[in-house]
Amino acid sequence: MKKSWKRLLGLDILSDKYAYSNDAEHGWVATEKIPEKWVKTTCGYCSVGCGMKVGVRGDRAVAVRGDEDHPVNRGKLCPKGLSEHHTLQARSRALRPLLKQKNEFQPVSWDTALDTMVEKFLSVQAKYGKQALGVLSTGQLVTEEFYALGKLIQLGFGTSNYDGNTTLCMASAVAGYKRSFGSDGPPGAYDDLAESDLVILIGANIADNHPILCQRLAENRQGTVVVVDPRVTKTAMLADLHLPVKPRSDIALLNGIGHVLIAESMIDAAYIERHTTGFEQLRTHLAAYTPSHVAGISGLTEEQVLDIARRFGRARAPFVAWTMGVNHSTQGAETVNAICNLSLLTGKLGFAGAAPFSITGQCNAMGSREASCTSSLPGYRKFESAEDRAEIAKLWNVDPSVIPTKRGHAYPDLVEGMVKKEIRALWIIATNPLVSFPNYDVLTQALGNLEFLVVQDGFHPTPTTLHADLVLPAAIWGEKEGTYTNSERRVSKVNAAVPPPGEALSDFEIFLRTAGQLGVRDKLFPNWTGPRDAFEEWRQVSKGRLCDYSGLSYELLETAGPIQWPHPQGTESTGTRRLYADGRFEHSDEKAKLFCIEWQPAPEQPSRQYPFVLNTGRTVEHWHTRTKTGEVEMLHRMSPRAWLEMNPTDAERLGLEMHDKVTLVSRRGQVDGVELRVTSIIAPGHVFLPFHYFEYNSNRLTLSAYDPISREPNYKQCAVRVERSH
Ligand SMILES: Nc1nc2c(c(=O)[nH]1)N[C@H]1C(S)=C(S)[C@@H](COP(=O)(O)OP(=O)(O)OC[C@H]3O[C@@H](n4cnc5c(=O)[nH]c(N)nc54)[C@H](O)[C@@H]3O)O[C@H]1N2
Ligand SMILES: Nc1nc2c(c(=O)[nH]1)N[C@H]1C(S)=C(S)[C@@H](COP(=O)(O)OP(=O)(O)OC[C@H]3O[C@@H](n4cnc5c(=O)[nH]c(N)nc54)[C@H](O)[C@@H]3O)O[C@H]1N2
Ligand code: SF4
Ligand SMILES: [Mo]
Repeated sequence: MKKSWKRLLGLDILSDKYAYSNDAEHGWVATEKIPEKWVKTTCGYCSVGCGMKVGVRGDRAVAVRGDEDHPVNRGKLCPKGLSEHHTLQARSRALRPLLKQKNEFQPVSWDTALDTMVEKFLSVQAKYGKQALGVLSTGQLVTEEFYALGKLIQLGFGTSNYDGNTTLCMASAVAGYKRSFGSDGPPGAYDDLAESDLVILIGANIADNHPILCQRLAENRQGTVVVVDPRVTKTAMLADLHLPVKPRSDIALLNGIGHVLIAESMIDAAYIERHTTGFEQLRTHLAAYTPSHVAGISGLTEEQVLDIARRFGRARAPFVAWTMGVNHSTQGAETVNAICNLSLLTGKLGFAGAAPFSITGQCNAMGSREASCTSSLPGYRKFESAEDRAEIAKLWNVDPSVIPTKRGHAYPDLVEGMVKKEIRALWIIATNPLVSFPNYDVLTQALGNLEFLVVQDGFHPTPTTLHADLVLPAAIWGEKEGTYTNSERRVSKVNAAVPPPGEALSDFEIFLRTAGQLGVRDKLFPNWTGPRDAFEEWRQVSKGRLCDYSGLSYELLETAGPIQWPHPQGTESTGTRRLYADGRFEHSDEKAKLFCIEWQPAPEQPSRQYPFVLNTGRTVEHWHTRTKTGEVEMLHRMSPRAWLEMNPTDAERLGLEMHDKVTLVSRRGQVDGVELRVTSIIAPGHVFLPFHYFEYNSNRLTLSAYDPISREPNYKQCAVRVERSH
């Protein structure tokens, strides 16, 4: 049968590899695309954390499908997940270590590469002090790698100038949770999307960026969905109610809701008394945020402010979720506090449907928050706490004096440190700052000051690897083992489906070998051979902490499926769905804190010369800096280049039309030749540019303005002008 149709199409002369076959399971497909086995793993893009199976034939990944048994996605995947296997065979994978000599990259052995790296780092540290070495990592490694890297940096290299791209992303949520509740850790669960009777999404465009959460939201049959976003996103189009706030007016709106809740006695006095501090000050503070005052700031009507406040007050279980529209702000952490205030004033958190919930970004930003040594010590321990330092020192069998008493520089301060030549060598792991860091010119000046730059990436060339003195080729998703934690604290197993290409090594192996080169492998990683060893140690280190992994094991995760922490040893259950169910928080008095937050305007206002507010963000087809999705034909073709959204009234005034090429200019730089999209999904006076494209780099325009608390950049507003390109 197979032969006859092949002959019919003249395919019988082709080798078997290219022949088509009719396989009962797959239908008509190229033989080379029929998997011989399926390997279970977790998606390596976003923090939704979908379970998937990778189809493998020989040593190639040839297909991906959703894992029907996975509690998050139940068999479904978005377009990025479905095509993720194509990233493994991309032409631009980094294949061997490359050392720049006389401005040319030369291939070198791993021994030479790591020898050179350690030698350069140590000599910089000898000359300028230990802190002169900086490290920038990511939210895209496995937790085991974050844990190992933290030890290597803090104990091995002895520098605390270590941070990650998570500061460009989650830092405001982390800092906000720590201030309100005493610890990081999102309290809710995805089930809440279906169980809540009022879902409010603030600055979160889940239709593009967390598509499978839309599926979970679709299970909500009676609740109301409200989107708060200056732009009419796809998510706003799906919602029951869209509140098109003026940029950066969220705090005013949230305070206005608080004001009405108090004025109309829709608060829970008993909960406030038992479980919070700071109510009297907050009551006084919110008195000024009347609906009319808030309407003036937010651009909403008084009725809209009253309506959303009353909906919140009447809701049995309000679920307030947010992403970068909140975090990417000079008041990011404070906006998070203003959100938490509302849940606390009404006592509506810790039960089915009710939570203030930060939706994370990267596949394992949560793992980095839990286990690395960037903004906290592992297990959400605080650098500032002598007790926490003593505890981690004991677990690591080191003297407590070697544990720093405060965190090192956060990402923007590391860059500032390079500008000032305090940081002289940098190790970048799995992030691409030339595209993603704000104010490109400052960054390139900073990198230019370094004596040695190492970039460890799965791909080369990238805009960042091109700046490196040494490129270390890394294995990526699909080629390594470990665990990821998703936005709802669910720990999922990640497995290697295929070996890495060329000489690429897993980040884990690179860290172990570096420790070897540094002479600290036996001390830091005794008898470790693989990620399982790190996981076993991490279980002990997280024991008794909020993110308790002690009851988890690779075997349990493989057999029972992914599990939400905390999961202490001896637990029979399938994880903890919600935190703070008992109203006991992580501050020393076990109470949550209410914060008085004052609204402030965005750091850069439009002017005559720069009349537009530039908003930057994402689209469903692409992942960040496109090292991965730019290599997937299907995704690339759907969205091959950047575009600028502009309201029809503005376009008409400027004499511009759909598809015209325009130039954007800010006080920092300019971007040329962007295709104009004239559309009323964007308000007059605003423009929107996706940040994915280095060729049209939005971060040549954005500004160096950071949240003083979280250090997160204000990516979502800066002032620009738009003119026709010449
Ligand atoms: N397809 C895809 N998915 C992704 C990613 C990706 O690159 N591509 N990245 C992942 C990562 S790391 C992250 S962090 C998430 C990000 O996920 P999102 O936060 O959903 O993504 P963004 O597009 O950056 O911004 C969200 C929204 O904030 C709105 N916004 C801008 N200013 C304001 C404001 O002042 N107030 C309010 N309320 N809203 C405002 C924007 O209009 C935008 O719609 O996505 C994750 N998922
Ligand atoms: N203007 C503007 N700028 C923004 C944002 C915005 O909304 N607007 N969003 C910000 C946010 S929220 C984020 S999270 C950042 C993201 O910014 P980046 O972190 O710079 O973006 P990615 O493209 O995810 O970069 C990850 C890099 O790691 C590599 N990589 C992938 N997997 C692995 C691996 O397993 N090991 C190693 N060693 N390398 C690997 C990839 O090839 C890629 O080069 O961008 C920020 N920048
Ligand atoms: S929603 Fe996120 S985790 Fe799920 S398949 Fe898409 S990118 Fe992967
Ligand atoms: Mo992010």
